[in-house]
Amino acid sequence: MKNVMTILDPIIQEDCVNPLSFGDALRLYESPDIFTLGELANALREQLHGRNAYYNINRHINYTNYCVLRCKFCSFYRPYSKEKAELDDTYELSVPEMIARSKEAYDRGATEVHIVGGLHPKLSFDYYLEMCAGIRQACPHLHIKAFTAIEIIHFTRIAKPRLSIAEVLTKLQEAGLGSMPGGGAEIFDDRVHDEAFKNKVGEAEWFDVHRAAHELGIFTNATMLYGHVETPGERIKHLIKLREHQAESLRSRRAHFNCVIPLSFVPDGSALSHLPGPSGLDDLKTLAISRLVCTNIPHIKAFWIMQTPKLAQVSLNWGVDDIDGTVVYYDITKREGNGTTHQELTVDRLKRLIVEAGCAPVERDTLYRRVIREECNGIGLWGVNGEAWRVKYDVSPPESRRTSTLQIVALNAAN
Ligand code: V47
Ligand code: SF4
Repeated sequence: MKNVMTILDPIIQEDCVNPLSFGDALRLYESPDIFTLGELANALREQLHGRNAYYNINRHINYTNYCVLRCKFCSFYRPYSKEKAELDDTYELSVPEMIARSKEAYDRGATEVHIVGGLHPKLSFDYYLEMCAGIRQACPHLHIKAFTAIEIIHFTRIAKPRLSIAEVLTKLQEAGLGSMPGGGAEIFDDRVHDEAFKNKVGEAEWFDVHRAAHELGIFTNATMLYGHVETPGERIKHLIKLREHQAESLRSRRAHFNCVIPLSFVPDGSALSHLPGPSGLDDLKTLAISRLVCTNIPHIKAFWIMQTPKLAQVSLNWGVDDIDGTVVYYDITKREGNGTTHQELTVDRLKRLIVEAGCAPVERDTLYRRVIREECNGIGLWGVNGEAWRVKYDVSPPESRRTSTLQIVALNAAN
């Protein structure tokens, strides 16, 4: 076994002057010596985070499955039609429904809502502004992480009059948007783009949105959808593009990428359902190589919904330091939850996965600040380490929960 630190030392310089080259990354990725790859990624992960592994208490909400696009890898979208088919599973959530779902999560102690949806042909930009403002008002300290770069581009087109990316982001920020998820990146490559998601905006626009967000001080994430029609080399080029963008943001912008989320392609129900999707080893190697290439992006997340809880757990020793959160409902892919959208891990299960992997569970908020909690007589309090308690919530079991009697109190305001 090689001495991993002699390989790692030159690539983890703070200013990233000597990052892993394309050729070295590809050699590592394709090497049969999977243990050296895992050990290297783990050594870097430990250098950055020790044995800490992060999770959060969140709620994913997908506001509509109508979409004007038809990405071949996607089984979530439904075309919009005025005539309702007999077996119609299309939906769109109203603003009051979005607020009610967010409030339900907030009242149970969630720190984040993660909101994304299809590109709806009829909803106006006001719908999204009202959604953010309504959630902000009903749940003052709930972090709203919402809208992929593709949705932001869609909003610039539907706004009347049309708006620039920066104008859309500023209006959303004023309405309550806290940060942005990393979706829609897929694979930054023209061939893959034309084969798998031809009508979606490409890499230039994806980076335009994230550049504008970082300039406005909005932190974002970055995804890579792997295991469909792309090659290992195309994955590595994608990761290098993220690293280069991050270097610019760290140098000159107010915010940057917090984490990379390699998303394992789930073929079922999509136009690419004939493909096998990534194997477990492919998942592990991709997570590890993401850690080693994106040295200047602090966190690597294995989103357990797509990698499965079991593999997400194993990956905690392969470069991953974050396994996302409780999620609760997820409509875009259905690997867990026996084909239903109810896909939830309890905090106990998240912690168990982490502890069994030999790591220390750390509850984080969206911006990776440590969350602290205290519980007494069915009442919980959460806050961010070093600040006053923020939110009081109900920890009683669902059957004994009183729906409207418990007031959520913003303790910062009260103190
Ligand atoms: O943009 C669509 C992907 C993304 C499939 O930022 C698929 O913390 C696998 O971006 N198989 C949305 N993936 C999800 C996303 C995300 C998820 C978790 C955390 C964060 C974060 C972001 O899902 C889409 C698309 O790339 N996707 N279909 C599929 N069949
Ligand atoms: Fe629409 Fe997103 Fe699915 Fe593409 S991936 S079809 S943009 S919902």
